[in-house]
Amino acid sequence: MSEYKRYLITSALPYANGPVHIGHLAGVYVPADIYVRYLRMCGRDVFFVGGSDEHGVPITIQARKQNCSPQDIVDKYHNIIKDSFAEFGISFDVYSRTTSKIHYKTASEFFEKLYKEGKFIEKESEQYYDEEAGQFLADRYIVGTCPKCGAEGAYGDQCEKCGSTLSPDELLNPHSALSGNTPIKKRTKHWYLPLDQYEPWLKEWILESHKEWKPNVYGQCKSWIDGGLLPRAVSRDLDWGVPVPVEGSEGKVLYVWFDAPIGYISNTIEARPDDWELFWKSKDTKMVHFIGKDNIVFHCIVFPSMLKAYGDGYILPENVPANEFLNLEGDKISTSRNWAIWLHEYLRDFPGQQDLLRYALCANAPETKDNDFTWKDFQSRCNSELVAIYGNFVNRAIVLTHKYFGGIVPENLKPEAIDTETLAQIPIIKKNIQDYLENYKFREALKEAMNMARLGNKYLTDTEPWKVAKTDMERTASILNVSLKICANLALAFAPFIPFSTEKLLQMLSLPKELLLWDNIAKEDIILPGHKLGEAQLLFTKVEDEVIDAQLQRLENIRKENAAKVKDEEQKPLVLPQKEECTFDDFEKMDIRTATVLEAERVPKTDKLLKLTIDTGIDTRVIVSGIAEYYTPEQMVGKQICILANLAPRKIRGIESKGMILMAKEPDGKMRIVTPEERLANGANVG
Ligand code: B3M
Ligand code: ZN
Repeated sequence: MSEYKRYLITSALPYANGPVHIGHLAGVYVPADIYVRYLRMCGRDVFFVGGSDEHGVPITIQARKQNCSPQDIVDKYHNIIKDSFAEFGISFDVYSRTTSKIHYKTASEFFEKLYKEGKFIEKESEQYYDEEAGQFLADRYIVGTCPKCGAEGAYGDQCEKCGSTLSPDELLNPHSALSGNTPIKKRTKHWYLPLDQYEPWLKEWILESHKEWKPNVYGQCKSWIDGGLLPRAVSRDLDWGVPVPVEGSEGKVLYVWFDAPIGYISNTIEARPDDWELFWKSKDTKMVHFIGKDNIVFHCIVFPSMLKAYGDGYILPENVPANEFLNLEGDKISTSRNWAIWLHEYLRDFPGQQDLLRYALCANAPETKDNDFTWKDFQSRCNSELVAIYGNFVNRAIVLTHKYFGGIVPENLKPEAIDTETLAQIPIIKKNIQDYLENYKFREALKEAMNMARLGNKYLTDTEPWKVAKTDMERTASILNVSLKICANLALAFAPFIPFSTEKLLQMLSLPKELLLWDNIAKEDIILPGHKLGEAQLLFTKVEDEVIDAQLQRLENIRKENAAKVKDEEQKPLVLPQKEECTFDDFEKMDIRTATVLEAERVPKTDKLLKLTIDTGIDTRVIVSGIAEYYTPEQMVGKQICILANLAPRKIRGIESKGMILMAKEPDGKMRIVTPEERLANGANVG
């Protein structure tokens, strides 16, 4: 790793359409933060970029739902997300937003340069359009059946059920998310990045030169590239986003996946206006993108192709350690079903307990496959690992030092072999942690740190200073000297993972923050005899059953609410979407009037047809109607009905039918005649 002078670490910009949940944290922000904290401890020059993704259909749809403007939505969630990240200790060097001025400028200029250099294809095509809403239906504005897995409600850009990336044309039975209408096709012009032209280069760059990428990442890239890349539209017909900076492109904005990754650049410029290029354009900078698996194609194929097209010295990611998904209590996390543990709510319910969640999420991170978060697992990780191993060891060492030596680190007066053997493990564990971290294996790295605490616990159990103290104070001094060394090393080894506890432990040990350097782990003089410790406190407190039960109860309530909602949906009769607009004149053309059925009989050899003889007020005529499934001839005789009188006559089964009876029909088929509330004269005009 040392060939790099600098590190540019990005973490996916969360959509500001809702708060952040544990899935985001475990997949992206906790690992990114651990990596960054580790690099900083190694004395590296690191810049850690975060920010909110404030464009795209997820935002405008949320605004519609909440009946406010997209700006209101992003303002609200940007602040919630930003504050909760800060409180959780995600140590961004910048956390900005893609609605910032500097981002509009950066993204427009990026597009403009590629446009002027002819790097895009300009193409007109037919796209889905909702006539009622007067809007093109890109991305999530169009929903339908997934062609890959058959799930209903797949979006125009992605099926959430099976994770496939889709285009609107692939959806079966497409309809508008705005009105429910079946859309029409309408011509529109867009700009496309011809990914097919980058295919040979991508093959070489990823498939040949980055075989070390995680199998899930490499595999996805390979299947995309092998499947053949197509030009990808980088603009959309929407009114929320960065306007396309080309004359005559009113009503068009940059596609959110074009502007969002440029947000990494804009945010760097915002924070480091003078030397941002050092991070983005030097060969000795290592760029790493932390993302979730649904973002792989954009970060490994699209954004690198954009940077390649732009040229001008932009570097490419050295690695993209994408994670899989985290489920919650056996079910997929879902914002719309409120099936999540929201970070801001966790912080409210567990004040000052950031590290418990940081630990549990890292220990259970979905690094190689989807994983499940359960509150019971959270509790047992906290109680039987953090409290029982790490906390217990530290507590015993510090309390005993206060008890026997007045809180002063004792001299190593009577060393024994077990001391050196134990301390010899520390550099080995240190090396393991760093090897794992440098290979993005955060779970394994954390396990190693916990092994250091296990080592301490075992050492105390084996040496039993509380017994030795009865007879041999010199040996007791040595044991506690060694134990406190392990404590100080633990504070450093755990620092990237659970920084709040490290801070607390340093306080108990009365050691300065400046000690927090990776190099100091396993150093002989990490804590010296004669040093006065601070007060002993519990490093972690036990998570009680009641606390877990309350969280489980909350989820249970949500499960019930969701089940009730599904039931409601099922019971609600389907309603057809509104028809195309008609004019008053169209309506006026129709002669609708009251009439009375004089005679009724079945049309022979049919199940559905009745032949009705009716008095229309102007004449007596015959209408053949398909209502035999709902009414018997006897039921119809004498009924007053409404008819469309001036419908062109048609022959049905050899009988001339002059007009049509007005019926109300539910989509599942149930029909009833429409009848005036009170009997009127025949021929009364309806309108
Ligand atoms: N906002 C997608 C997501 O949250 C997206 C990431 C952008 S990173 C440039 O899944
Ligand atoms: Zn699907």
